[in-house]
Amino acid sequence: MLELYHHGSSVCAAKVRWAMVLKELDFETHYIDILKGEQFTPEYAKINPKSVVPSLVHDGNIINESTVIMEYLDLAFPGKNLTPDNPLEYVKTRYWTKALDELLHPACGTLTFASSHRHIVKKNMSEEALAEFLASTPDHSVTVGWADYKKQIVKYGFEAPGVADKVRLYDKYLKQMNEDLQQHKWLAGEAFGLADVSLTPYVNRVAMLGMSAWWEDSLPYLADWWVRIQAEPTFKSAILDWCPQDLTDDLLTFGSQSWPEVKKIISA
Ligand SMILES: N[C@@H](CCC(=O)N[C@@H](CS)C(=O)NCC(=O)O)C(=O)O
Repeated sequence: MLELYHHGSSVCAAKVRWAMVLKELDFETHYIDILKGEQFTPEYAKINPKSVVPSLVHDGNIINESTVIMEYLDLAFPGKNLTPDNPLEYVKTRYWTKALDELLHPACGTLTFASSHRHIVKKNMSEEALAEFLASTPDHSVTVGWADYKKQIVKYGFEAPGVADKVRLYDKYLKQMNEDLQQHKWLAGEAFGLADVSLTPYVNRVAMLGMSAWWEDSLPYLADWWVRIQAEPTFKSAILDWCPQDLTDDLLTFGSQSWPEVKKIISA
């Protein structure tokens, strides 16, 4: 039996969910609302010591870390193979998933909290509940030092130290995607695969924040890839439909209000 612990606005969970759907796997879901602090319960910490989603449980075996989970799924289950057989395409896939784990994902957490989630948690929580939510974050969570950094972003938004650098890093990777997609149809070569599945939620995040202008006129190969990704038959059901409507609305409202700030940073 396969069980996935996940959340509607989690990029890491979205890529795993899409991989599971593409591989036509049956799985049970456990929805952990990370904007309400449900990731911090002692029960969930036994499954995921960093108190983050996603976690996969396969016949009682716990598998954590979204990139590792996707590699596991491809090894453990037949069906559509997402990992390229060609060694050079495999290497390109690994470059992308490594960059994502090490750099793009922390940049995404920062962009998301600075533009949208800080407003959502302030809107939905009392001051005491917000203080408890922030105090519950383990130090090694989304990144090392995330507990303190999250506090700073919630307090100061784009003015928090290092936020502008993370936005510029996001910009760098969107441009890198555009360059790679100029060379071949999909991110690691001519076939759709793990690199495309992995990067999709990070482009979708920007779109859901109402910031698609980031690439619309300036990154044509990325724009074309994004149109093709959205046309994939399972994209909507695996990714968009899991985000509750109120959260989708909040991401768009707060994200759109933050776009001028982001634009100023990436245009400087
Ligand atoms: N390295 C982890 C990172 C997981 C992660 O950062 N998850 C985020 C959502 S995308 C989370 O659960 N955040 C909870 C929080 O900020 O407290 C993975 O790839 O699975």
